[in-house]
Amino acid sequence: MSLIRRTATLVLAAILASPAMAGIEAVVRWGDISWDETTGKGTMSVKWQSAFEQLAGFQFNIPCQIDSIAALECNENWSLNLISDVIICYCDTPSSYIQPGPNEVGLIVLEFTAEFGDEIVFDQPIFANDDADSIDLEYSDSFRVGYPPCPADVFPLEGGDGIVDIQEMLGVLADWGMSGSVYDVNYDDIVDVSDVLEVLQSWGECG
Ligand SMILES: [Ca+2]
Ligand SMILES: [Ca+2]
Repeated sequence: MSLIRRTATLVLAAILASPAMAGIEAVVRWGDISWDETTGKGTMSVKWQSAFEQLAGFQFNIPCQIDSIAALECNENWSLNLISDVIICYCDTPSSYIQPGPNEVGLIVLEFTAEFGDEIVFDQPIFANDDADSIDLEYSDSFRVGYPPCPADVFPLEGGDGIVDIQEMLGVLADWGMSGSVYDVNYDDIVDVSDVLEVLQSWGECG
């Protein structure tokens, strides 16, 4: 038990000591995710928000098969391209740059093919402003195909309550080493430190 506590404390300390969001100028994340287990096909959008920066172009690698790209806000005068496994989108008309603002906007929507459990992340993203400078970005959002929006939110057991807190942590510790437990929140058939990390990473409002 002391090892568990020590690990959890170290992880929490690392989270708290990580660079604050102070230098972050924009956030990009996945949204509107759907996926069909039978066909393996799904859709997801790329969400963007920046209070200060105009967005003139972006690219990122994608770790799954992309079947199509369609525009949301990146509609007029934007070029949307998939080259190998890199998505490259840019706008050459300043009046059509994505303007800064308080609200999140959807940039593009992607049709993809993936298998259950595949992790979809933003790999090597570059988002550029109107000066062609790279924008400091928070892009840590990821999802596992077919998983619920917040796998760690398993208490109450009737489907969670949108919050990951001490209840989930106590459940993980109580079922330590078990297989088939609802507290196996990363679905690898054992309750161990990986589940502690998943709970910590999801701590707070979730889903
Ligand atoms: Ca909960
Ligand atoms: Ca597990």
